[in-house]
Amino acid sequence: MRLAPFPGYCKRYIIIWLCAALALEGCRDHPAADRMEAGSTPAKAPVAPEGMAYIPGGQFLMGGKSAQAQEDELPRRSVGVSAFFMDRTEVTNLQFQAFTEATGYVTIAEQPVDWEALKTQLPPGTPKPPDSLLAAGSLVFQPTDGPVDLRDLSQWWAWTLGADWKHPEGPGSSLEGRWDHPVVHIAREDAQAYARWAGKRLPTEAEWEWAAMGGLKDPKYPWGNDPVTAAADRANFWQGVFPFRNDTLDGYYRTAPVGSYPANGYGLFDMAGNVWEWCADKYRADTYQMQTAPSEVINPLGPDTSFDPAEPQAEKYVIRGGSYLCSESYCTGYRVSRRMRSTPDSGFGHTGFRCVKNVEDAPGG
Ligand SMILES: [Ca+2]
Repeated sequence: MRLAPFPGYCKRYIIIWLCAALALEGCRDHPAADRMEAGSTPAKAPVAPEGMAYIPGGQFLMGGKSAQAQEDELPRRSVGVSAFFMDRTEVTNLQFQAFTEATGYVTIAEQPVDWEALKTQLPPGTPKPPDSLLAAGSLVFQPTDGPVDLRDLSQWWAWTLGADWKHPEGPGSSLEGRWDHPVVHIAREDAQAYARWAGKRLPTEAEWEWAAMGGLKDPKYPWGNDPVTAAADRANFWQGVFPFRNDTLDGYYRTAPVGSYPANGYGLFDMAGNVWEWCADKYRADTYQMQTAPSEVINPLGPDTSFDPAEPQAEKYVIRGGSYLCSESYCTGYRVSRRMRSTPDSGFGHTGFRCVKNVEDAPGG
């Protein structure tokens, strides 16, 4: 199956124009099996900090696990990951509020756009947009009236002044009834600030994929290999035809309360769908091709430099897990090996995060 070309996310780039299409190729199939992976689970797993799960160390084939794998998910190679703790859920609005109240932190989306910083991400000569567009805001999903060219993100992402984590759909919206939903409109540096405050860190891309597998051998999804077309009770994603008809068979149009669907084998919720989750690694389309030495595939930290062929000027970081906007006809972000990228100063209405912690850094670790 060939997917529509999917450019990476870059909030402020969209203010001006949209990213070029990235040609994607179908890839070879990897028959998957739902048997347990032999991880290095100790006889007695360490007690996880509150709200976190213990993820045993192990070795796995990281990368594309089906014919839907994109070029940047290949080649698959054996990767080793040490044990760690991971938040069972995406960080919620209530948790993020505790952070901002304790620190006074103001997110990127709550601040005016810094044109000097923005233009470094854009092709030389890009004209400065009107000041009215550079006020504080973020990108909010708005459905289209019918089928559209899926390469053109601007048709469903609306630059919305006043949209931020406390106002997910912009002025007039609030968190009432959504305190247990994942926080959104979070830039990577916002997520890092929260993680530092919480004594945690963002997961590496390898840790994220290993954890999403939940102890299964080569699963396509965190729940195994049952087709996504029959998985509306497994995760919050888009059922219907993106971006205009959402059948909400899973019960939610946008975010869902964390933990609304079954956990994977490690006790992690929403590793597929709900919101994209920031990772620590810089994004390169050829990351997996570059990591060839054994030392590069044991707890890999990602490349030193970023490169997204669709937006060569922009520094990108990896996001994982997909969101409530993912569908079979579009990004399939709910696949455990699916990689996506976004600029670190970008927040979106479908982007949040969760944190991890080293075992040795936990009490009693
Ligand atoms: Ca949904």
